[in-house]
Amino acid sequence: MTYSTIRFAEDGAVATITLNRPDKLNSFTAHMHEELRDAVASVRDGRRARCLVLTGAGRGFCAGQDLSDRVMGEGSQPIDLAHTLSTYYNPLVMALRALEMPVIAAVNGVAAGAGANLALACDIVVAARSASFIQAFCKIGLLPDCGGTYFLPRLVGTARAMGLAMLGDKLSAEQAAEWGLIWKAVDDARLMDETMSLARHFAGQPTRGLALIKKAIQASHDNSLEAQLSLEAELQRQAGRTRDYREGVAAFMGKRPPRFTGC
Ligand code: LHQ
Repeated sequence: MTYSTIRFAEDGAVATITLNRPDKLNSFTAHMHEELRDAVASVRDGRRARCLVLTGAGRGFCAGQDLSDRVMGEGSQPIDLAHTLSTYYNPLVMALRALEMPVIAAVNGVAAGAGANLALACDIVVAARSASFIQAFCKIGLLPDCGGTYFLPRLVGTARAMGLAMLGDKLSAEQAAEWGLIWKAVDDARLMDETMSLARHFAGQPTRGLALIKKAIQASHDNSLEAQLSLEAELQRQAGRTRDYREGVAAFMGKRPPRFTGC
């Protein structure tokens, strides 16, 4: 598939998707969703990638839904937003969460509305110091979607989640890092270097093990301690059967660096 609203690149075992509608701060259109779906599926189904990076072209990361196709005339039928969410946004969030490798959001600029929550759906968020996060939904009469009401209270607690969602204020990358909303804020000029060095690190690690970490941490929010202990045991059984576990132990015992293959 040739893409016009995103760019897709693979460098070794690192895949990068760049949202690419910079004039509109990379806001989502149906077409962009279709291209993203295709690119994420090719990362999932291909055999090469062991880490995915998601970023934005130009000065923004993503300004959420493109509102220009949401303008309703007086007396016109409202668009069914649940349909938009269940067709496009929800499958995207689920696909990123289920991807069996680390997904890094490199937030290069403003991340607003569904754009902010797309970043929060990723496993690790690195943001440029000048970037910001805005739960813009309340300003147009909506509630946070794209997982916002799930991720926000889990990441920063109810009080901050409520404030962010109800006020729609701009949260700086540094404040977001201090609050634990994201992994870290870095100097603007260092964003892609730091992100790519992290991505290359992940791509050389035991990918199956990282995917199982992701699965366990995601499940922990909804599990009792007992259920989580059982899940850890089951996932550890799977991890213990990987070649990378065998290699990790052998390398440690042999006092040499490990050579992980992701299997
Ligand atoms: C945009 C947008 C945009 C179109 C900037 N659309 N053009 C899901 C399901 C279904 C429906 C509804 O929604 C959802 C989820 C959502 O995401 S709802 C929330 C949608 N997003 C927003 O409400 C954010 C709207 N954008 C803004 O508030 C500002 O643009 C921010 C604060 C992000 C950035 O402000 P500035 O840095 O001052 O940039 P700007 O406003 O001048 O934007 C630059 C250009 O991008 C401008 O176009 P123009 O042709 O005038 O240069 C904007 O119109 C365009 N743009 N966001 N969402």
